[in-house]
Amino acid sequence: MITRIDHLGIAVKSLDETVPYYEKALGLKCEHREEVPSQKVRTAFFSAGEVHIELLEPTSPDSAVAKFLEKNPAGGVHHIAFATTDIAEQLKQASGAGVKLIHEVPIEGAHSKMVAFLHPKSTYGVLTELCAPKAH
Ligand code: CMX
Repeated sequence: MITRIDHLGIAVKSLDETVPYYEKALGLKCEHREEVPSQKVRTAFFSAGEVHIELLEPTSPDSAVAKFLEKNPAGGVHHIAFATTDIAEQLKQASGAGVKLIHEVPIEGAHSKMVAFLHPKSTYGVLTELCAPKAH
């Protein structure tokens, strides 16, 4: 079951350039920075109430975020992430509804979470992430 919007992923060319905008112009606090090698990104997280903002800077030209920036040089909203109580069940539901899965099984994402993405071509243009805390 989807419980809330966990975060919005925003593609940026440079964290160092963009973080000050969120801090100084919006007054948000950068709470966490992390490199996610599997996704070839460096991330910076902010809280806006219950929802987080995840800035994504590519670490390689073949990263998904680098490709997005090639098409959208100014950057912008890259994905929306929903928190779910059960990713596997959520993937089954989406797949059953005809959605193309990018990940058939969850992978490890930032912030000690398990994540899986749905393809934007079958979600009306919105790259959609499902996420849940890693089971310990
Ligand atoms: N939102 C909406 N549409 C998108 C998109 C996005 N973020 N990224 C690509 N697309 C669109 C493209 O514009 C393209 O549309 P057209 O065919 O109309 O031009 C289509 O999807 C296919 O794009 P593509 O360039 O052929 O494919 P890519 O190689 O860029 O791959 C995608 C696209 C979604 C499969 C890939 O980005 C992916 O696997 N994403 C999931 C993983 C990810 O995004 N990781 C980074 C974040 C990690 C994190 O949060 O930690």
